[in-house]
Amino acid sequence: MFNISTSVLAVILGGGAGTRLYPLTASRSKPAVPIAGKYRLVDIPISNCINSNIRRMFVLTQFNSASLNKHIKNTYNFGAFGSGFVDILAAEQTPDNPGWFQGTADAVRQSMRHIYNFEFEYILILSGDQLYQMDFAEMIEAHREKGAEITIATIPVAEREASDFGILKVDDDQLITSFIEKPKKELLPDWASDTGDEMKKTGRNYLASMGIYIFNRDTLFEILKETFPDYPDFGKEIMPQSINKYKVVSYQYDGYWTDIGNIYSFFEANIALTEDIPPFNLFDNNNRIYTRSRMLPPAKISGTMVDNTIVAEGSIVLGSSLKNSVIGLRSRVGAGTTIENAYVMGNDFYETLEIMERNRQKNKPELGIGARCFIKNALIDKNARIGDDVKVIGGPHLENTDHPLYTIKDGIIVVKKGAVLNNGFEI
Ligand code: ADQ
Ligand code: ADP
Repeated sequence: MFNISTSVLAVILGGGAGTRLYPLTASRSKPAVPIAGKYRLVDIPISNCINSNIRRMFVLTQFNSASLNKHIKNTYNFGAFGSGFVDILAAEQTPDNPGWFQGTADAVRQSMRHIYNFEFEYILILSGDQLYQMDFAEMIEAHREKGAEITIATIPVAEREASDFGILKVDDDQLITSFIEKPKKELLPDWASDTGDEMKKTGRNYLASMGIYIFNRDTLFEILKETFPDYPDFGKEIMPQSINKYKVVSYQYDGYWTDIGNIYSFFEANIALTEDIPPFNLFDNNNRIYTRSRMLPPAKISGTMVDNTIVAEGSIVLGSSLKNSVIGLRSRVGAGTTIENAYVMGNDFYETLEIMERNRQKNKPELGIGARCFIKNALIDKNARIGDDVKVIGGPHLENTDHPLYTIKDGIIVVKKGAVLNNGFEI
C-alpha cells in the first residue's frame, strides 16, 4: 500500500535575496516574516504538508536567522516515535561552491547531499511565499495515476497577472506541451488555454504554474546533476526545457491560492483575512495552520470600536477605532488612536512598568502605538515605538522611498522593525 509519509519528502524554497519583501527581510530570513498576526510565512507550506501527512521537510533559505531557527525548533517537534522533521538548510560555502544559491534549482542542487540521504520516492518542491490550503495527497495521487515524471500544480489566471507567472499549455491528457516563464504582454494571445467554462466566465484564460512541483526521485537527480547541471532556475530554464525530455503533467487546482512575494500582495493578503468570509480560512478544523504555542494572555480591549479586525493574543488595545486591520501578538494601542487598513505585527516582548517609567522620563516612546495616532494603509513591523499624535497615512499619492525609519512601496508605508517615531511624527 502506498504510504505518503514514507514515500514523499518536501522541500520548501524559503527565499532568494529577499529584496521584494524588503524591509521586512532586512533583519530576518523570508520564511520568518510574520503573517496574519501570529504566524510566520513558513507555517503555511509546513501546515499544508502536515495536513497532507507529509512530515519530512527541508526549508532552504539564503540566509539563516535566529528567529527562523527558534521558531522551527520550538514549533515542529514530531516526537521520538515518528520520523518527522523540519530541517533548515541555509546556503553554505563548500570547497566546490563559494557562493549563495543562484536560483531555485541551484538551491535544491546544492542541498542534494543532505536530501538524498533519506529514502523517498517523490520529492515535493514548494514555494515559501504563497497563501493557500491544498491537499498534496491528491496531487501525488494524480502524479502516480498518470505515471508522470514531473507534475506541476497549475491554476487559471487572468491576463493582467499572467506575465508574473510561468504559463503553460496542455493536451487532452494534461501533458504539458509548452511552457514559457513570465511571458511579455504582447506574447500572451498565443498562450491562452481552455481552462473550463467556470474560469472563462471570470476571464481566467491562462494556465499558470503555481511553482509547486513533484519530481520522481531519480528524475530530479538526473535533471539537476546530468541533464541540466548548470541551470539555476526551475521556472526560467528547467521546466521549459524538460517538457521535451520528460513526462511533465499539469495538475489543475481551483481553490484559493495567492502569491505573497512582494509588499503589496503581502499587505493585501493580510488585510483580506479581515473580510467577513475570507478566502483563506484560518477557522478551518480540517486545514489548520500551525504555529508556535506561546501561552500568552488573552487580548484586552477597552473603549474601542472594532470592525472586521483580527486581534492576536497578548494585546492591550485602548484605541478609539480599529477597522479592516490585523493587530499582531502583544500589540499595544494607546487611547484615542485610529487604525484602518493596516497590519500591525506586534511585539516580541513586554516592557516592565519600571522601564516604561524610565522611557517616559527620557521622552522615549513606549513599545507599540501611542495615544491619538492615525494609522492607515500601513504595515508596522515588530517592536516599533510609535509615540503620541503620530500620523502614518499611506496611499497611492506617495512615491516609493526608503527612509531610515520607514519604506514606502506602492502606496503602503512600512514602518521598520524597532523604528522609533517620536511624538507628532507624520508620514
Ligand atoms: P517566482 O515566484 O517569481 O516564480 P522565484 O523568485 O524563483 O520564482 O521563487 C520561487 C520560490 O523560491 C519563492 O518562494 C522564492 O522565495 C524561493 N527562492 C527563490 N530563489 C531562491 C534561492 N536562491 N534559494 C532559496 N529559495 C529561493 C515561480 C515560478 C513560476 C511560477 C511562480 C508561481 O518560476 O513559473 O508561476 O513561481 O508563484
Ligand atoms: P522577528 O520576529 O522580528 O524575526 P526574532 O524572532 O528574532 O524577531 O525575535 C523575537 C524573539 O526575541 C522573541 O521571542 C523574544 O523572546 C526575543 N526578544 C527580542 N527582543 C527582546 C528584548 N528586547 N527583550 C526580551 N526579549 C526579546
